[in-house]
Amino acid sequence: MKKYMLLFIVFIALNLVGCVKDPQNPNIIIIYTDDLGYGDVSAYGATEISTPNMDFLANHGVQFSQGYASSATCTPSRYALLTGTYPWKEKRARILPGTAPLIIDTAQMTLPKMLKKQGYETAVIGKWHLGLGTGVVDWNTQIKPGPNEVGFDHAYIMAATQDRVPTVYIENGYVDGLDPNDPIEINYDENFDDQPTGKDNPELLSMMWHHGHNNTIVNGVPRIGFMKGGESAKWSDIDMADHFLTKVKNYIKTKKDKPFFLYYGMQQPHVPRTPHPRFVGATSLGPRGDVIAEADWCVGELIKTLEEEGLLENTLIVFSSDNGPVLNDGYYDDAVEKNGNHTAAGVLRGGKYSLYEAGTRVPFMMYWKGKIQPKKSDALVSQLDLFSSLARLTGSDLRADDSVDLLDTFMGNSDMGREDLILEATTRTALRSGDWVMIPPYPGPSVNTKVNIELGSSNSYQLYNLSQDVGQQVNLTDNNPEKLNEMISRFTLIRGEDYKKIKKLELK
Ligand code: NG6
Ligand code: CA
Repeated sequence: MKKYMLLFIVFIALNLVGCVKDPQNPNIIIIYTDDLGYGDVSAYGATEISTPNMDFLANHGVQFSQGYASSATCTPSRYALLTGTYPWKEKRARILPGTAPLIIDTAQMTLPKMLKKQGYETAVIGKWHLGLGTGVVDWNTQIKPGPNEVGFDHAYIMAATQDRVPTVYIENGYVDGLDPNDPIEINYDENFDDQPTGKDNPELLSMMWHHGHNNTIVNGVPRIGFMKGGESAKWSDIDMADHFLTKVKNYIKTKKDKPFFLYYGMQQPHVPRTPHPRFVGATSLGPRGDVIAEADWCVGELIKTLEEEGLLENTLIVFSSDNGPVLNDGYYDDAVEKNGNHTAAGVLRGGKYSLYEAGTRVPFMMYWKGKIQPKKSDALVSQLDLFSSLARLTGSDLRADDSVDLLDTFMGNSDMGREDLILEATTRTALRSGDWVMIPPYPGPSVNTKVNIELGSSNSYQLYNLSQDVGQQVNLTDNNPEKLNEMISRFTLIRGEDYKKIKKLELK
């Protein structure tokens, strides 16, 4: 009897420290916003804008103050999210044109593939931006490989970004609504004969370009890249949020027999910011604020749908952003003029494209009704860690090399975070270790004057202690040479020497 008692006590104890857990198979939804900053959410301190639905997730789930995207731009962060692999290990993981080939190897393990093995149905709805096809894409036949070949049973996507052609939706490899008599042609180098462009035809524009973004005009908005044909398939920018949300709702409503994994890639608040008319003026910040309000409403609709379907208790929701904020990212849209006292980066330095904190430290929360207790966590976590953590949750033995199993932390049962994290911004990398950040010297300008963001590049090393200086104002290299050397050694050990090879910055 005593023996059984002892076994029972050991079992309970192991359970308490989180070592023994029955695998669980809740539905999993990752809501991934595009360019939403650390300070853009009211739960993270925004006062000039209100995000009640994002706040609901933050206040009723685990809200991370030190949650990181893997890069300060979109493609590398998405690559890392779906593979659990650092983006600097894949040279192609940088901002892609709309014609780029798929950068995830179809033989590679991915988050959706891992979850499929655990019995999940998987879907991506929204922004993709990880490339499609293997070379030259013919947009008029089946486009593959793409999301379906890297683990998604269902895919309803925009290929790249809202500011890049092709400006059409693609469903499981086929352009939605394409008229075969009006085929699509895409070229990122040359215009098609006689087509108006943002550069030559400003009179046709409803939104003026500031830098880049002056090629083919769609819906009065000049884009990156040239596109011809596909008239009936072109998206309506102001309806994009509703369009993706409808797809999301329909997907949730029809998936009942198996658990599902849904990767919901919202387009907001990336440029061009095109709020639906019912959100115009929703904030005092102009279109950038208004599309954040629109995105927040979409989050609310998603929660409501889960509730109506009786799925909320059985769905884990992860909310985050692919990189930090930018105000002027290439269009005149009043983002700067109407910003007022809003600080999209919150207390952090830098923004999108930056190696400083605001480039990669983003809103990050996990919500699971009844299973996760409300908590504010200061643990250092990365989106990279979702792969291994969700693997353990669902009973998979698979782990990804760069992905730390932080399930207990994500569930709010532990305060333990990562020890180290390599930060990335436009191919430059830096080290976060404990509370310290070390940025090696990089050539090139310290500020991108077009977007007006400090990039973190400097001729000399930078060392910051975030526990005392979250805004990275005081460079401690001279005061603390031992720490600097320790950080350089650690960085070189994880990262290797090839970070030095970066000659030309990607400052597009
Ligand atoms: C840049 C674009 C920027 C944005 C970014 C990608 C120019 C001048 N700038 O090259 O507007 O599209 O790429 O953003 O073209 S991301 O969030 O998808 O990484
Ligand atoms: Ca982005």
